[in-house]
Amino acid sequence: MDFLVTVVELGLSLLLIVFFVVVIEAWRRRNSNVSVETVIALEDPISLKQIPCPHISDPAEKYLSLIVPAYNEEQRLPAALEETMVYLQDRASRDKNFSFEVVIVDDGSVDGTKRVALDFVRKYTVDNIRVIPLGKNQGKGEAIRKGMMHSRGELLLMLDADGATKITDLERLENQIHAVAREENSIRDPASKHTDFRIGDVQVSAFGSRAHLEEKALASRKWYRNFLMKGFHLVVLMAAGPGIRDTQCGFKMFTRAAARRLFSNVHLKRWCFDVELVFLCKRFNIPMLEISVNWSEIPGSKVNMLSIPNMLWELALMSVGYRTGMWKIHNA
Ligand SMILES: Nc1nc2c(ncn2[C@@H]2O[C@H](COP(=O)(O)OP(=O)(O)O)[C@@H](O)[C@H]2O)c(=O)[nH]1
Ligand SMILES: [Mg+2]
Repeated sequence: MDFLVTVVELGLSLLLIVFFVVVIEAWRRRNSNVSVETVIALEDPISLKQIPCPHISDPAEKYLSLIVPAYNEEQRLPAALEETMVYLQDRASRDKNFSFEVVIVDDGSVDGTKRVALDFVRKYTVDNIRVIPLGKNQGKGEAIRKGMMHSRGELLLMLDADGATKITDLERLENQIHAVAREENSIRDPASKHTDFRIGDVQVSAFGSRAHLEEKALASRKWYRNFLMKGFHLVVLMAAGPGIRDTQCGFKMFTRAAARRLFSNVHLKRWCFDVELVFLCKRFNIPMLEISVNWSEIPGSKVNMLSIPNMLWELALMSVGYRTGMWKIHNA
């Protein structure tokens, strides 16, 4: 009996310590991102001149921005990027109103990612592809946030560097965003014509989803991976509430107005920033669409068992940060 009491006491003390550590860390991060935005140095690798760094609060200059976080992607990036460029250039040649940029965020890679990315800039020009170098590794979430904050599009798409989603699927997200934006606009301003607005000014988000593939995946995966996945879903549900079945898919699109609001608030820097996006969309009443996309498992994933403690840590931080009011929400 004494032994049991000691174990319970130890457990409770441990929980208390974890709670205090989480509170202190949430407090420490309470205003990160929101206050000071470091200036990013962008360089044209052909002329070697600095180019002005755009900001999400500037008016849009392009129709579509693609933001690609890249960490040690020397091997996987080239094929995916080439396919993406073929699609974008083909579309631009058919449609005079279509303009685009690709923003590769090199997140402190220690392989040849930067060299490979700059080769693409030389090939396609700095107006079409640019590289944001982060220096030291900051995490997928932070890399995407930086890319979003310095993009020029009316619509902004984040996508993984390994080409796991078919690039043409962006049209599914884009079409649904347009449909919802038209509706939102006519509710806001019933007198306006259907085409009488800029898509970048209406707030809408579209989450690519692999939820439709879940049954097949469940059947083919090891039981402990399924167990972990279900557990993760439960924790996400508790942290952000219901709304999106697959929060983690690396293919999401935002209008400029939605991205400005969301990414000037996001605190989480690694794997769970997507969950914070869901949480923030709800807080801001930004419509969230969940849209099925094609997905191929590309070998070389950087998510592993060691990512799990970090995910739980981030979700705990988020819950404490917002629930205690330490993380303030800014109306950018
Ligand atoms: N910025 C950043 N991106 C990362 C990091 N780890 C992975 N990524 C990027 O996140 C994307 C998805 O990574 P991946 O390993 O394929 O994950 P999975 O497809 O979910 O298993 C890729 O574009 C990676 O380059 C990291 O530490 N920092
Ligand atoms: Mg992948």
